[in-house]
Amino acid sequence: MLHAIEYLLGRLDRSYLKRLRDFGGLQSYPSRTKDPFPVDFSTGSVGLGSAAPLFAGLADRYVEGHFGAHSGGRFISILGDAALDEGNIWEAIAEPLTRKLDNVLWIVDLNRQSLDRVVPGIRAHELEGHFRLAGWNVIELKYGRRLRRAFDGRGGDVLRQRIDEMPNEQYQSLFGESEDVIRAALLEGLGASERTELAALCDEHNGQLGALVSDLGGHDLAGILDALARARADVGRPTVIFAYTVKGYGLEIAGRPQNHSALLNEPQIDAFRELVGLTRETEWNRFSEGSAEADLLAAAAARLNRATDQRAVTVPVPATLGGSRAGKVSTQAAFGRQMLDLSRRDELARHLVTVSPDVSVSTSLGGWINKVGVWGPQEEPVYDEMADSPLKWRVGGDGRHIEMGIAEMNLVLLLGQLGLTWDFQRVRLLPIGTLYDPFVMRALEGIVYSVYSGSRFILVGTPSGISLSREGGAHQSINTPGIGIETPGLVYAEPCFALELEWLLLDALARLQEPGGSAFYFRLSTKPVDQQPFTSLLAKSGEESLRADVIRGGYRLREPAREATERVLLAACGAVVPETLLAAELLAENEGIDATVLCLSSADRLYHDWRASHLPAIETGRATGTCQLDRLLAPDEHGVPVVTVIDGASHALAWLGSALGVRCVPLGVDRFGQSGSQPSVYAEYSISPEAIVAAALVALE
Ligand SMILES: Cc1ncc(C[n+]2csc(CCOP(=O)(O)OP(=O)(O)O)c2C)c(N)n1
Ligand SMILES: [Mg+2]
Repeated sequence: MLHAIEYLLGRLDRSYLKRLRDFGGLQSYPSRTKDPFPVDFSTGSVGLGSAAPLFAGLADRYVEGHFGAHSGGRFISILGDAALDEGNIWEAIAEPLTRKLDNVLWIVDLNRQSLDRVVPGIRAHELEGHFRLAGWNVIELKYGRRLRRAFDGRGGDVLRQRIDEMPNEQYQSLFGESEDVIRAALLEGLGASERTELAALCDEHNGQLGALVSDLGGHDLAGILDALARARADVGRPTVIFAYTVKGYGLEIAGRPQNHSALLNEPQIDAFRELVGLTRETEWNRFSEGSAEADLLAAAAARLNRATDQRAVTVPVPATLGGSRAGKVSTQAAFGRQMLDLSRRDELARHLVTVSPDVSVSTSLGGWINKVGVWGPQEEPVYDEMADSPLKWRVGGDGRHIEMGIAEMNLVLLLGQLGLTWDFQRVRLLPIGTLYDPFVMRALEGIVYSVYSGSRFILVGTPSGISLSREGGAHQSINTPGIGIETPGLVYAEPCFALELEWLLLDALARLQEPGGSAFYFRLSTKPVDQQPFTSLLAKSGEESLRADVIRGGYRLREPAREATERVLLAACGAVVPETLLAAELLAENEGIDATVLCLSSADRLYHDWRASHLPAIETGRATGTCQLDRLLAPDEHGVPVVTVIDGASHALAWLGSALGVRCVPLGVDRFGQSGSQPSVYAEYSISPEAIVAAALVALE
């Protein structure tokens, strides 16, 4: 349907219509980034594409309130009934922020079929009730006009009762059956008087009984138009239309089990073509010029294309924030301070918007929120603000923090839509979302959905890893670095020092605005880290080259004394860099081994840069290019074994061994974490200084 409409609107070339699912052809699921015509929402994973427009409606309201611009349209989803089995649907409508969105319309295609089967026991009333409780306007399109008229006549009550009470599988099995079969099924088990009444009704509709029985509201055009008008007229809340339909309506496969993705055979296609008044010669024709249909399409195309003239302007990003660089500070605390710094840059801050699922304070957004306020549809009175409370929770229309309920899926779906306003409203937002790092996994498919849609945002996972020692295994993330490295369109970085984070953050704010840019994922920690090693390195090497290395994904943090005969590379990132530095000292003092410490600010960038340097070789068979990893090593360090250290799954950095062509001992967290002091859990999971020393000895063995 979508492809046909786009073709008729003149936005999709005819040549594509025969290239569904071809390489370079039409995508099997509409894709914002891959299809050759303008797709607003990607789909494919049941439930996500349906909920995304609800959050786009919310983002539209935000942009309207802050910039006076909005898309001018409504956000409409058509959902299969099986989509209502997906939890993210219910999380989305339960989120209080989505309840007032009268720019949103959902239409449930209630065919009571999913992929494998005809769904038994229809739950329509229960489902509608959920929407009502969440404050939605619910419209039901159950029966078409033909059936409703029949219900009003003689035998009508009996017919209605029979259809309502018949098991769904039996009802669906009637589509396409002969009149006799339908009649027998309807009359089955009735008492004498009811039987007489219903038999008379069947006689009355002789020859039309099949059409009558399958006349559902979702196929009654006048009823649909009426429902759409009622949805538009209802203000202050979103609308859902439950449209009862027949899957495969009008075809021989209608209502049949196993009809999902079923294709018509040649004779069926021929019959269908004839039924709709087309021939082989005319089947691809557009409506003839001057016809009412052609005029309507031209007007619609003009309306739809008008919105795409203007481009979102780029927001300038400062070169530096100038925060404090001394003492002990965690990356999470540094992030909080940097957000506060950013709040003072008016032009940039206007475009920044933060989102958090009930963890804004515990992810260090408090200072930012104090400064910019919380966004809400209207000013809310402050009842119980404590005079000495550091946090001022003021809600109003100009707030720039969006506080959501805990559901992490909602966070990333909203973040995804805030990261697309450059496209819908032509206003550039710089969205930053925070969540506890272990719950990246719960939100993962929404993250992938958003990135696959071409959205640009910064996701901050904090705190992370077993450095969150006392919190125990349930809160300690393990496999998120791998997710960061492996998700296309998402750049993962795990800095250790405040200034390292500042440079990465400013780079991200600029990069996410670029045509070839990406979304970002920062994995942070609450572990306070002495900044001195970084500040002395900065003093020695100067900002320009160090900053370039940090952005490229890795830098040399500690130089070896170059006195020993045995040498080892220690490559680490994030919270365990201090342990790695200590291990290097221990190796020098106790073992007489020279250790270079490499700090991997972004293992993701480092890996993909290394891999890209090999791509020309893979394609041409010729020598490889250079990469940041090569540049990081001194000429006399080639062939030196490496120990990698990360507060996460050891696998994330283990590739370094083959990249450098040396022996590698990867350290990290490969079992679920547990409570304890930081040194005790570091020792238990072999990422303590002593364990790193032991690993270096193994690497050298
Ligand atoms: C998350 C997810 N799980 C499974 C699938 C595979 N799948 C594709 S369509 C479908 C059933 C769809 O039923 P419904 O939503 O009722 O749509 P209908 O085809 O009946 O219109 C399934 C299970 C998917 N695309 N996404
Ligand atoms: Mg269905």
